[in-house]
Amino acid sequence: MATDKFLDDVAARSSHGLRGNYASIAGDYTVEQDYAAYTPAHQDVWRRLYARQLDLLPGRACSAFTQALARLDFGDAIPRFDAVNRPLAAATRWRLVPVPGLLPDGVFFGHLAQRQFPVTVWIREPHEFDYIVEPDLFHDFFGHVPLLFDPIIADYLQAYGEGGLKAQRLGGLKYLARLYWYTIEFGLIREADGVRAYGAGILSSPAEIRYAIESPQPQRRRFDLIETMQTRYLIDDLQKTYFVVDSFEQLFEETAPDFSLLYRALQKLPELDP
Ligand code: HBI
Ligand code: FE
Repeated sequence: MATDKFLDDVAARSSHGLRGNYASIAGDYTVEQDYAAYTPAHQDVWRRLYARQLDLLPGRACSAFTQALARLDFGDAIPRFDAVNRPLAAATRWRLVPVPGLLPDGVFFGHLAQRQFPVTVWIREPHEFDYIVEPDLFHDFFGHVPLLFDPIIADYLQAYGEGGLKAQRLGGLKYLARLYWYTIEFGLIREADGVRAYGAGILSSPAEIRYAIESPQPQRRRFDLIETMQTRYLIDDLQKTYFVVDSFEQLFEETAPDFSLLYRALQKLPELDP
């Protein structure tokens, strides 16, 4: 989507839709993280969200996530992106960039392709404590940043960014967005002592992290690239289907081939209900 069109849409939806402040964005949609603008109430929301989610991780979050989060140790205050960028660059050469919220697809992919992860600067209000549709600072940071320290996920996300730019040209965006959804946002991984979450949408949600691991309701299917890309997803409810990988290596290898032919084949295959 062209920049102007995106900003028109933002303006049109601002009463109920995107609520970040897009007034002072740079050409790549980044902003400053104005740390002094966080109020004690914002800091309190962060601390409470972090503490609640931390309690839910044992037996549910994958080990790479738990280990990286412990090392980050940002439970006491909203993290300063600059402070995270030093250890992150050393670990995987990634960098966090502050953004006002959702970005046009092409801009988002462009950042990932350059190993820059866009993190929303604003945090939800107390009345939205339990659930928020639009990604905020807590989702973006708590859910996504720890696994940027994992070398394989780091490379997978960069490849995803590059693939996204290509998918836009090939008409494959719908399929690639589903892959992102069922892996980076809602992915499960099989570990020695059971199925664990690595998807940010699960890890940052108190309801979904219990449901995704413990509930008998959802399907937990073995990860299959084509099936993942055929399956529609729910943006405002708990997922009905999760895809489980055996390892991040498996995810990386199965998504490494060129998708151009795959997109053409997918156009002839049925879409699957979640
Ligand atoms: N922008 N900030 C932000 N975060 C996202 O996760 C995001 C985005 N723009 C587009 C997008 N995700 C998805 O539509 C793509 O993954 C397909
Ligand atoms: Fe996310």
